[in-house]
Amino acid sequence: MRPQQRYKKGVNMNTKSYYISNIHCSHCVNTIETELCDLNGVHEVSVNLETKQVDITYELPATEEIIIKTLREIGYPPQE
Ligand SMILES: [Cu+2]
Repeated sequence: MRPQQRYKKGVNMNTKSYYISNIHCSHCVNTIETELCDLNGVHEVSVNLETKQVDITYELPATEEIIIKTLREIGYPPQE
C-alpha cells in the first residue's frame, strides 16, 4: 500500500533530502531553516544536527535549482 500523501493541496509538492557536511551547531541549523523558509514555495524545512540531513518540502515557484543555489550562497553546499 502506498503511503498517504502528506499534502493534499499542491499536486507538485516535493520533498528532497540533502546531506550538508558543514552543519555543526544550532546556529547553522537556524541559518539554513530561516533562509530556506524565506523562499517562496518552501513549506517545511527540517534540519537534523546529528545526521547533517536537511529535508525540504516545497512546490513551485520553489525549485530544486533555487534551493541548491540558496544553500550554496549561504555557505552550506548540499550533497544529495
Ligand atoms: Cu554552526
